[in-house]
This record gives sequence, structure tokens and C-alpha cells, in this order.
Amino acid sequence: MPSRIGSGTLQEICHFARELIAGGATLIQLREKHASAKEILRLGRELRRIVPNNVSLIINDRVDLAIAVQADGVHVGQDDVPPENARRIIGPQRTLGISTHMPSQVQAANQTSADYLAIGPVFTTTSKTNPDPAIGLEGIREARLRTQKLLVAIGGVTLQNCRSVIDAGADSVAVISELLAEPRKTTAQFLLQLR
Ligand code: TZP
Ligand code: MG
Repeated sequence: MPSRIGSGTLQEICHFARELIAGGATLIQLREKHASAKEILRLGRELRRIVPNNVSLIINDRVDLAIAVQADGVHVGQDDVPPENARRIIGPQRTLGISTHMPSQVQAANQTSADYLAIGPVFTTTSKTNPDPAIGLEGIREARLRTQKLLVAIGGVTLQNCRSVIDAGADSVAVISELLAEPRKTTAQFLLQLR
């Protein structure tokens, strides 16, 4: 039987990624909080093989693994490698994303070479352990005032509320749970809502 890597087997995770891509996803982030470096490397390399050039493959947390996988970029949180160190390692071409959870973090991240800032959780989320407090739509408006970088709203984003998130000033959304049941169909529905 194929062994699990965090959220599923390699085959299941790759199938999920293919479904997201078929639905029109433009960026896929590999975020496995309970997998070893070796497992993330294996999975990341397989994703690198199947993710087409017009879709960005981003590795969460680990700059070293992003390079090893030849990913398109890395996403760092407040407790990961600081953005400027990450930038030095990944070089000018790869994408650098930073997680922010409050206005002061948005302001600081805005001064870095990050290509995009994630802001959230916007709404209640069950996909993250110990999430920061939900910032609501007002939190997005405040973030928008502090940066002109690409702003990606995350946390509890659904088909129902995604339009309001964009209207509050986000440029795009990042989604986990709402996509789990029917990734292809739901990704396509998000894109319809947001065009
Ligand atoms: N960072 C802030 S909220 C979150 C992360 C990684 C989880 C988002 O998942 P969901 O299921 O879309 O709320
Ligand atoms: Mg992180």
C-alpha cells in the first residue's frame, strides 16, 4: 500500500493538484506541516514534474526545499527564514511570499522584496493550528492601505464570501478547505466569481 505523506499518499496529492490545475488554479502551494524534509522533497519533485509552466509551484516554509525542488518560489511565515535571507537564497527571479496577520506585519513586509503578501486569517479557519485572530474584511481594508504589493486573502475563504474579500481590497484568494471535496469544479467556480 502506498505510504502517506502528511495529508495523503503521493498519488492522492498529485491527483488533487492535477484537479486544481484542470479547474484553472494559477498557483499551487505545497504546505505539508506534518511531513519530513525527505517526504516534502519527494512530493515537491513529483509536483514539479506535473505542474505546467503557466502555474506557479510554491513551497511553504522551507527555502532549502524550494531550491531543491526547483520550485517557482517559497512562502515564508513570521517565524520562518526572514524575507531578505530567503530572497538572497532564491535569487531575484523566484517568487517570494510572506504571511502577515496584522497591520504592523503588513507594514514591515511591505518594506521587503516580497512579491506578494498573504493576509489572514480573514475568517475562522480549521486548517491551521493556533491561528492568529480573524481580521475580517476590515483587516483586508487596513492591509490594503499599507501596501501596493499583491495582497492574497487567506483563511475561511469560500465561494460565498470570496467576492467580498476582493471588494475589500485583496488581489486574490488562497483556499484550502473549500477546495477539498471537489477541487476541479470549485476552483472553476472561484474563478467565475472573481473575474
Ligand atoms: N494561514 C492563515 S489561515 C490559513 C493559513 C495557512 C489556512 C487557510 O485554510 P482554509 O481552509 O481555506 O481556511
Ligand atoms: Mg511558515
